Amino acid sequence: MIGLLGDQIAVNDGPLNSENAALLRPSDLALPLEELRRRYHEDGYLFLKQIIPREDVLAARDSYFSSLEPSGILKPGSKPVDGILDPAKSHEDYPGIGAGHANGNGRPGGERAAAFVDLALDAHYQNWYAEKFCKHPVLHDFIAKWTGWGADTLNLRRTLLRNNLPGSKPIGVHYDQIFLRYGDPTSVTAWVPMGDIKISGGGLIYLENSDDIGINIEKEFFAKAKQSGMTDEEARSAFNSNMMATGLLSETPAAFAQEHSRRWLVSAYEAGDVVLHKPHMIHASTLNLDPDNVIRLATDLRFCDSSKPFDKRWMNHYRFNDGV
Ligand SMILES: O=C(O)CCC(=O)C(=O)O
Ligand SMILES: [Fe+2]
Repeated sequence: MIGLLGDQIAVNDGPLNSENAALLRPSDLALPLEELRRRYHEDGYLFLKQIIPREDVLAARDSYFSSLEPSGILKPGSKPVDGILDPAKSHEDYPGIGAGHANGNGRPGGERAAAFVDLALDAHYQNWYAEKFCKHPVLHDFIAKWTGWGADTLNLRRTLLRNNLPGSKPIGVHYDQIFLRYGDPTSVTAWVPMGDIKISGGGLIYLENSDDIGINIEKEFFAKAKQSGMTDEEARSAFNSNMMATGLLSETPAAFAQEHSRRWLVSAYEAGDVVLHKPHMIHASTLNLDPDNVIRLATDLRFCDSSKPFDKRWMNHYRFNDGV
């Protein structure tokens, strides 16, 4: 299976193979809703195949890379929708947003990258993205029905369009409740690949059965914070103590999996697929080793039950240093 295919799958600290990884389980939309709920609760994730029409995802990918084209990122003569990095360029000139840089969610890159970073940020506010793609009715309606939240289903406006260039540093190990801690842990993340991603192309990976690990880490974190004299409110807003400044649990996924005796679950993804995951489910991204130099583009959309307390900081569009 994995490895035998000859595909190179790797994280920051080494390869993933049949020793430390397995495949993510896909779910067909034709399955009964009850079964789709059961899988999410048991596995901590639900990998839905082909839920958003493929052409809608590709149209968004085309808009994104067409808007970035003036920065010189794309291979000359290639089509924007293919999102192929110019082999003469380096990811250092085109730093990605939201991959857990040393400066948290501050502005990545220096002067030379400024024009590119401006375009990448600006895409978040464009109609084709903020209104059409993020609010895609097929996904919204599915979430409303599947969660049972109905009319209370709220699509949080803060999202990150993550462009992982070949060779760039992927996001480290984390669970999302760290970033949504001003709300109840009931939100659902929809990780949406915007284009096809080969198994070696930098897709998201999940630590097998790790929802309970995330819940325990969160409990310990809270207990420690309380012991050190923090109020509930202070503990909630504190990032530190047992987490890295960026809110990540680790920058070394292979070692993290070994420490916890779990495997990473990996997959190739197709435009139209969506993975839903629970607030404490542990995940990370793989290195983008795409042999064709394809830029990995994905976004994370979050949904919550607006009748319960939720993290209001997520009601605004993403900005650098927005404190989340
Ligand atoms: O796309 C990525 O690399 C990270 C996405 C993520 O962490 C999420 O969707 O919660
Ligand atoms: Fe995440």
